[in-house]
Amino acid sequence: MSLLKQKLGEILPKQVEEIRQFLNEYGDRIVSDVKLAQVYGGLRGVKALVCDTSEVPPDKGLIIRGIPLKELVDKLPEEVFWLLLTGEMPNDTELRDLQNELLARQRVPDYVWKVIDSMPENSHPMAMFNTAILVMEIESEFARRYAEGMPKSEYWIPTLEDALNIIAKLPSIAAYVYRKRFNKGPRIEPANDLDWAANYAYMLGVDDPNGEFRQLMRLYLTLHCDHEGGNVSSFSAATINSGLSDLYYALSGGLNGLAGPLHGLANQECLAWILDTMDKFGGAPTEEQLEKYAWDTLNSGKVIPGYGHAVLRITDPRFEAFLEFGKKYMPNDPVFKTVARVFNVVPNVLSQVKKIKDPWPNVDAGSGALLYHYGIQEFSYYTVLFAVSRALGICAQNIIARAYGFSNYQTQIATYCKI
Ligand code: HAX
Repeated sequence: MSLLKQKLGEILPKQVEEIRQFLNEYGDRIVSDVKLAQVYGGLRGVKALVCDTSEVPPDKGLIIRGIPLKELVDKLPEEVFWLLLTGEMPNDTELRDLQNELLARQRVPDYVWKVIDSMPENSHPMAMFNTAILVMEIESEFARRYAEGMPKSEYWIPTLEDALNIIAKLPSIAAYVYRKRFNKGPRIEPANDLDWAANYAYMLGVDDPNGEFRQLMRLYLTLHCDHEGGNVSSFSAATINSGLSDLYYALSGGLNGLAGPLHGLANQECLAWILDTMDKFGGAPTEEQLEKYAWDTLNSGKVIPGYGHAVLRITDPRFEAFLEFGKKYMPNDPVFKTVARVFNVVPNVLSQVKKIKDPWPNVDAGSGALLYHYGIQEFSYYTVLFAVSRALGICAQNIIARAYGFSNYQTQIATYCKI
């Protein structure tokens, strides 16, 4: 039995009992008043969901199981996956055990390659990636055990199995989508001695003589892993999961939500905006030029991608972590310099637009420039990288939801009808 399964077997039943007692005692407490504007405004600010893996206070940014993100930037994504699920960092033995579990499960069924190969060659990489996850649904342990009639108390166990099976395969699938979609040559088989993110970097086939790109991938896959439960991708996945659809359905569905330009696709739009400014001004623009370009964008009715957030009211700590990486490894790269300069200019511009509540950069404002520097220059691929990482949080949230018995409850949100 994997150490992760053993650990969860110890802690989840206790948590379920605690919740039962908590609800017995406080179940009648009011947690949120809802205004009509919130009903029409995407339920912004309405407390109506439980998420124990992470929280996003507007004035602090992402906190994973009580640990602020900036204290986690040196951790491996698989360590953070353990943290998301258990609330503790793994020790060395536990980490190695989890890594071995992932290596043992990384072989992708051959039919997945055939499905990807048969899609139109100009398909969006996110459509290819999400289709590959969905097509593996036939492998679901949860679906198999459910059909056999397993008791509810065990639902989380095959969901954990599904999660480990999926997470193990995502780097291979995502790397193949990149190589196939952008004619980068044949598929690269996974290595058996690399950590999860380094293996992904290796299979992308990026030239990485100093190991810097691997380092970026570890950071990238840690920073995007979770952002509480109310964002489009996590909430969509939770809703699908709550109908007892298995994790292949839930994750693929959630990641379809990530593919929207106001969510994960913003990273592709953001770099395009940066490169447009450089095209227009023949190199890294000055702050004055950037200010004018920002106003032109707003006046033409478009958003400035990478800026603003539905919850945050500060510079996103994930953006800060990317900025630090860029300052360390590529301070003179013209694209990175432009990103840093935009950060000096755009918050001031957006602050002058009354309706905009958050003028600060979000996670998507800087990540593309770093990828671009190492040769991943096909922007439409960027959301796939985000998706590989976000799968960790979505899987963790849905395993916990199974244990807590959240089944069906999200499908019963009351609706308001004006007529
Ligand atoms: N540029 C221009 N206008 C902006 C803006 C920006 N960067 N950010 C907000 N606004 C506008 C909104 O479009 C909205 O205008 P309308 O009332 O005319 O519709 C108004 O300001 C109020 O918006 P808000 O309340 O401040 O923000 P929302 O919660 O409505 O939206 C968004 C949050 C992230 C969608 C928004 O800030 C935006 O569109 N930003 C640019 C796209 C982006 O970077 N998305 C990625 C977000 C992070 C993420 O989820 N990544 O996956």
